[in-house]
Amino acid sequence: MYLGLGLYRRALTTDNFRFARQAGCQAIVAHLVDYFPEGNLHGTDETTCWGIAQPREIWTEQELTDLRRAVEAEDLRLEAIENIDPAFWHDVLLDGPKKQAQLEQIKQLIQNIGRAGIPVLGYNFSIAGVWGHVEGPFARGGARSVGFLGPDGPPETSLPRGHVWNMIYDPDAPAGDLGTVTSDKLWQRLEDFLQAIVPVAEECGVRLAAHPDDPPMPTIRDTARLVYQPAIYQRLLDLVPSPSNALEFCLGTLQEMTEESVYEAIEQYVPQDAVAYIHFRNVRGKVPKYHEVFVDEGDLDMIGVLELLAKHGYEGMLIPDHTPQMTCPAPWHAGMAFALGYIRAGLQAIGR
Ligand SMILES: [Mn+2]
Repeated sequence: MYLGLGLYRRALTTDNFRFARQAGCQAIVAHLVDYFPEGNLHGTDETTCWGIAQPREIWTEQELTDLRRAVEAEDLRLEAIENIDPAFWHDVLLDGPKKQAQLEQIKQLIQNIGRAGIPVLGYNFSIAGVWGHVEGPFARGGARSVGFLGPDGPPETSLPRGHVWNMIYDPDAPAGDLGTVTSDKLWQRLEDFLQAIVPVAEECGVRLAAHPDDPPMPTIRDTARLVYQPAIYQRLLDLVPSPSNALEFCLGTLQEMTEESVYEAIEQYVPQDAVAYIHFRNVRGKVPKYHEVFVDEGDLDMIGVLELLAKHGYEGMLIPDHTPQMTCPAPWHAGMAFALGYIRAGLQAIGR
């Protein structure tokens, strides 16, 4: 097992690559969608989202290669691109008129990623996205983080037209709401996506890695969610079995779920070699009410998780996910350094 660091688009700098290397990372996960200009996951409600997905061309082989080289110049590997820009695939998620054209675009994107020498594309097949978090001093010492409060959180208004996955892909969309998206419809869309894309990913040596639904509620804003219990990941894998149909295994989100434990999920999915990489974060509580906390103060025994991963032969990457903001001049960096140091110590303690 080895450490990586996820960096948002505007944080993909030489200084941050060095920061990662200094903290013991061997790899970088790059977010190329331009959200969080202020640097961190934040709350979302009926009026606040992650911003506008500007119409643009898919990421080119050249820009992806340039990024890989910049990462490698700091003695790191570029292990994954995380998340697909809603501008590229909103009608794949929504079953809209541009769906076929956008599926072709995504095939091209996978080819670009493969040719650029990047082995993984993480994605989140979700209509409402990571929605309904509130911000507050929820972690130790009043460190600011996010939580989900269910009925005590923001009112679950319907999704306006022109919005998907917490971003606005069409600021000029006609007024009105998207309406209900049923589970059957959503699974059919996922199946269409996987059947079109997985064979291309296989050819290009790229693994698609699915993030579970965060918050893992059965529906959010009247739209169904795919993976809101650990066992449902199996349904996703079984749709199109392939080494390229894999998981972005988010421990925090899995811990927020109400049925099987994270430990059972590790025992189920790691031996299938279905885990492309791991989001290593902790949480207190489960849906419909939970708070994100420091890696060492949540409900999940993170050292036990490392031991179980080792027992089942997991050799892949661990990255901190969102972390609470520490009170200092560099709140994000301090939070990440704390999480990375913790994981590094955990790995050393279990002899990895
Ligand atoms: Mn995650």
